[in-house]
Amino acid sequence: MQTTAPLESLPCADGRWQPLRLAPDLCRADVRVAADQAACIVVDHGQVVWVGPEAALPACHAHLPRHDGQRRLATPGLIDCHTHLVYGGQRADEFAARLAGASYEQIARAGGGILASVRATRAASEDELLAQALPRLRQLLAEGVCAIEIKSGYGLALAHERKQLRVARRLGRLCGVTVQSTFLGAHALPPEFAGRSQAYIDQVCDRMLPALAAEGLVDAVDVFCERIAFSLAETQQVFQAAQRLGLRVKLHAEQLSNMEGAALAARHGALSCDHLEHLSDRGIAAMRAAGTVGVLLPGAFYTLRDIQRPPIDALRAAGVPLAVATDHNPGSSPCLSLLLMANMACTLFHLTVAEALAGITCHAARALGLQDSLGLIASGRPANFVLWQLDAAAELAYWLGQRPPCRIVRQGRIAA
Ligand code: DI6
Ligand code: FE
Repeated sequence: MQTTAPLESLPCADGRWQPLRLAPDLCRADVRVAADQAACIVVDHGQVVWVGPEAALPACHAHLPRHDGQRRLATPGLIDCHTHLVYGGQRADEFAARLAGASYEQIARAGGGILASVRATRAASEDELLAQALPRLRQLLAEGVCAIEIKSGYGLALAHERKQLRVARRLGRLCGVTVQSTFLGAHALPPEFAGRSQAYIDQVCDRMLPALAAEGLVDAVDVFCERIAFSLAETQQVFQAAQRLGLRVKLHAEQLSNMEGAALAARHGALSCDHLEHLSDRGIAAMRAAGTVGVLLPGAFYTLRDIQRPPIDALRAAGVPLAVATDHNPGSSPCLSLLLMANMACTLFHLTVAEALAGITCHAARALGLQDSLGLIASGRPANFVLWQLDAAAELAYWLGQRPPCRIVRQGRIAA
C-alpha cells in the first residue's frame, strides 16, 4: 500500500513569510496591503499571528526566521467542500453508455450508477478503500487544497458506511489535511430494501446515524433528495434525526428536478444546498433567509451534459454565498482538479473570476461551517496558505490544466 510522508516529518511553517503578493479579496477585510506593496505573513506555533505590508512588520516578529516568498502570490489554502472521494472501483463503462445515448437516470434505474459503486465499495476492505482514495486525495492536495469534505453513501449499510467514514478520518490524519466527514446514508436505496424505502430511512435514522455519530465519525448529514433517490418527507425525517444529535445538515438539492428540497434544507438551517440546477425562487429566498451557501458543481453538470444551469443571476441578486467544488465521484464527476472547477464555474455558470476564487476558499469554508478558521488569510487562524508563481490571481481560474503551486503550507506545516 502507498504511504505518505508522516506528518511529524513535515517542516513546521513558523517564521516570517516575505516578501509576498496577496491575492485581492482573500484576506480578512482588516488586512490592508496595496497591490504594489510586498506583504508578509507571520506564523507562530502553526498559527498566523500577523499579516500586513512587509514595511510595517512589528519589531516583535523581526527575530523569527525568514522564509523567502520571492514575491509570489499568496492565497488561502483551497477548500473542496463537496466530494465523494472514498469508493471502490470506477464507472468508465457508464461514461461509454451515456455517450451511446443512455441517461444518468436510466442507468440508475437499471441498477447501475450509485449502486454499481455500492457493490464495489462493499466488496473492498477498509485498507483497500484507503489505498484507492489516497492517490486521489494527493492529486487534489498537490493543487493547493488544504481542507476537504468527504461523504459516505456508497456503503448503504452500517458496517460499510462506517468503513467509508473511517477511511475519511484516516486520510485526514495521514495527509495532514482538514477532512470534514459527511454521512450520506440516504444516497440511494440499497438492493436489500428494494420497494421498502421507508424501512431503509428508518434504519438510517434510528440505527446507522446514531451509531456512527456516537463513534465520532460524522461532522454533518447529507441526503440525495431526488425522484431517483429520496422524497421530501424522507429527507425531512433524516434532517430531524440529524438535529436530534446536534449535527448540521446539507442537501443534494434540485440536481435533476425541482423537489423544493433547498427550501426544506434551509428551514433546517442547512450549511449548504448543492447542485441547484433546478432551484426555484422559493428555494433561493429560503436559502437567503437562512444564510445557506449554494454549492455549484460544474463537473457534474459537464459530465452529464446538462443544459439547465443553476439560476446564478437570481442567487447573486439574493446575496446567497456561492461555493464551487469538484463533487468528485465515480459517476457524475470523476474530476480531481478544483482549479478546473473554478474555470468551469466561470465558463459554464458565468461566475466572475472573483466569485469563483471566493467559491473555492472563503465561501467553501462557510459551506463546511469552518468560516472562522479556514478560507481567508488572517491572523488568529491556523496557517493554511499557498504560494503561486503567477502574475495575477485570475490565472487560477484562467489556465486549463494543472498550475501547481510552488509552496503549500497546510495545518501549520510546509507540505510541499
Ligand atoms: N449527486 C452526485 O453528484 C453524486 N451523488 C449525488 O447524489 C453522484 C454519485 C454517483 O453517480 O456515484
Ligand atoms: Fe455529490
